[in-house]
Amino acid sequence: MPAISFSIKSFTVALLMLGLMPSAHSAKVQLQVMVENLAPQDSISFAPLRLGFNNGTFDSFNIGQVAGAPIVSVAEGGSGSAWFPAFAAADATATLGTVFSAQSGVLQLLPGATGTATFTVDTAVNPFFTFAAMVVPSNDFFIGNDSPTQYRLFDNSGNLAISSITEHASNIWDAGSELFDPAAAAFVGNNDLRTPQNSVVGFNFGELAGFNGLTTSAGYVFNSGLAGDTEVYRLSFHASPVPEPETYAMLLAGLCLIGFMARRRLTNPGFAGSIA
Ligand SMILES: [Ca+2]
Ligand SMILES: [Ca+2]
Repeated sequence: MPAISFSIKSFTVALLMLGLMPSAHSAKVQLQVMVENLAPQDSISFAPLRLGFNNGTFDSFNIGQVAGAPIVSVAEGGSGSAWFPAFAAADATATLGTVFSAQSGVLQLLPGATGTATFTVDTAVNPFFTFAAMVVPSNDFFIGNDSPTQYRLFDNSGNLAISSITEHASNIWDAGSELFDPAAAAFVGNNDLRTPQNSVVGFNFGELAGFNGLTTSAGYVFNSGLAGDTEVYRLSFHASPVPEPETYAMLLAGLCLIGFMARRRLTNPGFAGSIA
């Protein structure tokens, strides 16, 4: 009975297609975020990337204004311990997370290194993307977006609207919270020490050359090598659909049917319902 054979194959193909196609009802996607340190060899590294998929209401910092404690914790220590709670307080439904370097045992994203993490994002509730990561060596330098609505990752149909974000050296911020001092800088000095700067957030990458010749805790001798247009960091996004529960149920039903037909074939050699 070749007709039965054909219909089972068709059913399997249909189920696979259902599993691979985005549902019209779901606004959720699996979003893979990849980070890359594009800086020259022996130049800057980055602390783990702190991020949030959000509704556009959490404003991390403002150029020309005093940095708040949440962004200072990122800029001076690379930590999300104050930034994440502030984010959640401003936007309770945001999806927050961290992207670490793929190099095991290495906290910093070293020049040439990458890291990836995957998040489930509701594109209707959280179409915007905000990020922050400390630049090392530094006392209080970081990358991140000033405007909370600068990066609208998803359009109204839930489609990915931005495939990558590339940061140049000219995009690096000085939080204005800690004075330049190699002896008190993360990655080359004692990060627990600090002298208040009492200034405001502004662009600054030139000061990084002040660390040239110092040995980092990763073992390389630092050499900034940066010009304003040097690419230093890239975030790349790849979205894939999240199958809905009813799709899983149909897939399971299909697998059970295939298993049943296979058993019928084994116990009854005359039965023609083969899937081969
Ligand atoms: Ca702002
Ligand atoms: Ca500073």
